[in-house]
Amino acid sequence: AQQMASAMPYNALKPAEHGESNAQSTPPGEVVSGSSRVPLASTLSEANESAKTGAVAPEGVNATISPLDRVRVDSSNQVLTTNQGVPIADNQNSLKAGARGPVLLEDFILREKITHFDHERIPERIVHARGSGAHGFFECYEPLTQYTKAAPFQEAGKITPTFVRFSTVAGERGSKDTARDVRGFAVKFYTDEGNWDLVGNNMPVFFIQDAMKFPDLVHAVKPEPHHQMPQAASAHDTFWDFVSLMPESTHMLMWQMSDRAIPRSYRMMQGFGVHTYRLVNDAGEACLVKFHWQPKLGTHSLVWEEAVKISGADPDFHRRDLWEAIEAGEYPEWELGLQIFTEDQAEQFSFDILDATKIVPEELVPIQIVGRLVLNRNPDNFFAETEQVAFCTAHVVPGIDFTNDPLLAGRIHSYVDTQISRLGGPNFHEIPINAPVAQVHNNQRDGMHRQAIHRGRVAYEPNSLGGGCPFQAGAAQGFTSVARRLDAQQSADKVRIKPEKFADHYTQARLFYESQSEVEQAHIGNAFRFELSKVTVPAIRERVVASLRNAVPALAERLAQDLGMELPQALPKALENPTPPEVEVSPALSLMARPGDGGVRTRKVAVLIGHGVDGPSLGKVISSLVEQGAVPRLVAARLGTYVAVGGEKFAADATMENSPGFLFDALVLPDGEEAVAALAADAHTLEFLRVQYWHCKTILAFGASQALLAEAQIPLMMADGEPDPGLILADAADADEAITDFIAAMGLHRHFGRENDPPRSEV
Ligand code: HDE
Repeated sequence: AQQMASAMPYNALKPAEHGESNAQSTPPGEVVSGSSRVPLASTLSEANESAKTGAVAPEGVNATISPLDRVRVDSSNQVLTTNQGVPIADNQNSLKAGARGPVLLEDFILREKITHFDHERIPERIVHARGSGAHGFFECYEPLTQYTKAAPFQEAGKITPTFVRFSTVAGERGSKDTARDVRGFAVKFYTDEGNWDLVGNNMPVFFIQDAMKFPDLVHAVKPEPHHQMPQAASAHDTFWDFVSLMPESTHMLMWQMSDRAIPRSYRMMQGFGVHTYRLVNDAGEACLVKFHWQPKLGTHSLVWEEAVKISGADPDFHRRDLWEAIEAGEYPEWELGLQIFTEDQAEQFSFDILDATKIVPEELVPIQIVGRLVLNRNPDNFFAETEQVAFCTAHVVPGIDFTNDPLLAGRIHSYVDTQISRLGGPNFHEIPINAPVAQVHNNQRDGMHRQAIHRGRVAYEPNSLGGGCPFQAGAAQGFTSVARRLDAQQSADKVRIKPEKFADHYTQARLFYESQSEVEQAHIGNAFRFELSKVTVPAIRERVVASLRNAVPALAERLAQDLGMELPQALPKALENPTPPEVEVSPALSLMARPGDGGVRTRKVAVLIGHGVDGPSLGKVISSLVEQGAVPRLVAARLGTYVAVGGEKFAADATMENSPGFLFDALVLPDGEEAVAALAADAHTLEFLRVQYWHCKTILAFGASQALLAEAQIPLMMADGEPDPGLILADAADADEAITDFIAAMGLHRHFGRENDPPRSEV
């Protein structure tokens, strides 16, 4: 039936609306991003076969696609109509009584058009309003039947279609992508047994332990209510006031002040389920689980001042990056890792696994890789798909279950509830992007915007008139909750209290900080300094530093000094003697622990050009970068074609004005006296070069262009007198070796050895 649905128009009477051309949207891989890109071959949807399991994905990318075809609209070769399908003769002029007379109320065409327009907006998400989504699939590597009966994990090579939405938290729908913030990582699995939403973040812990505090947290971080400032930023009084009075937030603050809060790309960040969930197998046996998404490209971040500049030049930086990668066939990919453990193990831990401010260190429970997520198709329409998608933690399937995490409990309620006002009623599950691939049968009826046309007179159960249908699936097939005795140590009385270990607010904050590289620790300190320097009430700053003394005394001391204050007394702790932790350091918590494969795929490289460049060396650089999957962009003072010394022609893709240096991952400066002289005369060039250097990116300078380094006051040596590994100076004549070095240095992503606090201004 599904095949029929995709082969035939949804409504045979409306072939034009749901017609054939809908199916012929551009296959991924054929659209070229940037003038110098070549699309890739080997991906599951094109080769239709996975290298790992040999799984074959359904034609047309994935199984959500054909059901969505029935609602795709293609207007090519069609006349303009009203919403009732009436052809419109004139779409320019309203109906008037005479050429200069009044517009008539009778003009139903005008009124329909304006009325619809008046209602085009829906409320944005109260949090995570700004986001970007994509279609893809999950591939299971090995059957996990031992642990779970959840449909996506039943066989090696099983393909489950998915839709994923990434987001920032605090900013409004039109805010910038590169704010310092947590990123949402929400995955909808359209499984054979209904939809499962794994609604996670790019950090494995959260600010608070109990849903009761969520509205307070959100009110504190959102723009302040009297003047609606600042937009998409936590650097203001109300946020720090709240968290300084909530020491349970300390661990999350460490993550939020780390470079994880300013990812280079959605494609280069981890994802986490945050809460402890349960997996349940066929026999009804349950184990505990933490979900991890590991990006294939490794974990990489921006640096703060770069993020600030990007937010001005390209507020859509992450949205564009995701879109372009998918259009170019560079499908973003993550592996799913599980930490599986038992209740008995959990009881031995020094922390409580129901506490969302705690991680389970990998040293205690290693991560087991079980499959991969590939995003291989951009949405056709942002509103219909990315805006209307409704993720709900309550959407679980047989084989997945909750724990008693009190934060999770609130979420199970909140997500369904919020959609009712955001999407305008209880039938949001019928919106195409939200509709499960599995069939839906129940006796729920009516409500705003009902799409389904239920047949027959039976809408109740039990019934005999409908043959007892739809009937209860029973425990073998249907969703059952794991039977768990209530905590034996606690009374089952109704109480508003927390378990004891929740009161340890500092041990894992210290674990995180101590597990970071020196550079990351410095960045965390800088971020606290920046944010607290924006706080106007000194007592709030002092309280934050007083609290940090309990986590990392050295950090507190540094901040007191940087903020020009006396070191305050440590804040009294809720728990004086917490259980000693199992590990003091967990190297996996550093971003540097997952550098990726050292490759440069999808990295954007600016190649500056002008009239009179050296053609052969530039040609070699461009083709070598393309060969390695990087994205060279030819940047000049103005658009147009530039002629090299030898007559070769280079067309500019971008200008220094529309694409400033901080938007690129690396920079190539050309040889050629005439070109270099023209570039040197334009202050944009020096600015371009300085930001590349300052933000620790790789620079390749051929021949004459090395003079630009001196003009931009770029130090050739590091502060310690060693040569700078990210600065490659070469003669155009021996370009080959230099290009190899350049690509290797780019694979390191950043050269943090250049950093100094404050930044060095001159040699
Ligand atoms: Fe959310 N959260 N949240 N959250 N959350 C929403 O749901 C909420 C929490 C997360 O791309 C809302 O549809 C409560 C933790 C993501 O559409 C809302 C609590 C984590 C997204 C809501 C939390 C998240 C949301 C707003 C504490 C990481 C975006 C609109 C009890 C595990 C999903 C909506 C998307 C969105 C409530 C805490 C992740 C209001 C009450 C912890 C990724 O329902």
